[in-house]
Amino acid sequence: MAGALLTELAAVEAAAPLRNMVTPGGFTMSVALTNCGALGWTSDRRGYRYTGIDPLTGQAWPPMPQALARLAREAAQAAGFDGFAPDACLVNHYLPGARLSLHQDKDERSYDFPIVSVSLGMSATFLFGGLARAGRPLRVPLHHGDVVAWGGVDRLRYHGVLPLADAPHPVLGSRRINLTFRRAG
Ligand code: MD3
Ligand code: FE
Repeated sequence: MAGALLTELAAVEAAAPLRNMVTPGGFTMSVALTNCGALGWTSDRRGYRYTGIDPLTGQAWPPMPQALARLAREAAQAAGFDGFAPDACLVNHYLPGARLSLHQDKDERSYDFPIVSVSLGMSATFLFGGLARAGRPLRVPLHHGDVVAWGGVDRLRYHGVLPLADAPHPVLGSRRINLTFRRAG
């Protein structure tokens, strides 16, 4: 399973290279990112947005492999979210020390669809907060192979990832890959 997924990802990353995006505030993200699907998430000094064209290559984002789209749809269905047809898949790459500070995912057109995440490689501590940034978030470990559908009343919760500890994974080594499937447009 993970083997086929990694082969598909290698093709995506060959067409749309991983890059460390700059936030509107001028910080370079420690997580390296690319996308597949009709839409891809990007950040620069002008803001966050979904685009059909990869600003790095000037080409459309590579298509979402069908097996990935199907995995996301079936995971959503199993969690009670029918009819999830993702048009964007963000690919996040974490090296030891990389982190994602608390944020909400609000750049999608509708919040009625869930976000499905797939974790690969090293384990991470996921932070699951409330609807406001304040308060102590719950810490949830995410391991290789974990597939989670986040939706409904939890869709706009603040969330993040603690700095990644270096505990090499037997197959992927010292990295973590997280895929998030979204309905962006
Ligand atoms: C809960 N990625 O790409 S995935 C992101 O592990 C992002 O790379 C994290 O947050 C990662 O935006 C977490 C799980 C996830 C994604 C979206 C959510 C959890 C969520 C939206 C609402 C609540
Ligand atoms: Fe997020």
